[in-house]
Amino acid sequence: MPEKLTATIKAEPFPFPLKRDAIALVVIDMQRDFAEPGGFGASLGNDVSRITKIVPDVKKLIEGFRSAGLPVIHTMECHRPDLSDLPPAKRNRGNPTLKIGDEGPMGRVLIVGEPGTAILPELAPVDDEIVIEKPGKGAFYATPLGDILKSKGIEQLVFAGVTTEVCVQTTMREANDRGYECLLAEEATESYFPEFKAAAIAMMKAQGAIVGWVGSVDDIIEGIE
Ligand code: TIU
Repeated sequence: MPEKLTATIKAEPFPFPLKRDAIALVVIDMQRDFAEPGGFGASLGNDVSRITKIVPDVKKLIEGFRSAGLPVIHTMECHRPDLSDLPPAKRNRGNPTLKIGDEGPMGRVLIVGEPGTAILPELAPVDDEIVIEKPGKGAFYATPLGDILKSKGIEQLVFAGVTTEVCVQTTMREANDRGYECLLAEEATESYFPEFKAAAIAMMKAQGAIVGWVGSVDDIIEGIE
């Protein structure tokens, strides 16, 4: 096995041991449905303006990976138009004014191909960047993500996106259990609830990075350059 350790990235709870040729960025669910009024996040009663505020930091991180020539993978929480991948337990959860699959101001909520399901235009995938359509909160469940990462020789993942304690944390835990070393970009993730973001970060990095590391966008970009 060639030695892949090339540098460390400043991170908590201790420096992240970068493998420069085996790292990818995963941007979770930066979709209009979570960030714009009239979408799914707003229908759950949330203040979506918190999400749009991180767009410049997510963009900076994506551009850092692009200019370093490293993979950028985007995910989208979405379902088939016939709802065959939407269990009633998910559709009926909570008390949203708009349920997944209902017709809303941005088309059918979280249905593939609808305007509201799209990734925010500022953060849209370019060229051949991979887009994972996921029916769950985690990006590994019922998707080809694991096989894609394996085929590319990826061993480490940097995470950005929303929401920190739901889809980001679920995916990071899935990745951690599959053997990936995970680093969360702190300013490039957000929750509708600031206390949940803080708690999610605290529990991820506790116990010697039991789920993963947490670092700043600038330190991560400096590390991969
Ligand atoms: N992407 C994601 O986190 N989906 C959610 O439903 N998050 C909430 O916080 N509701």
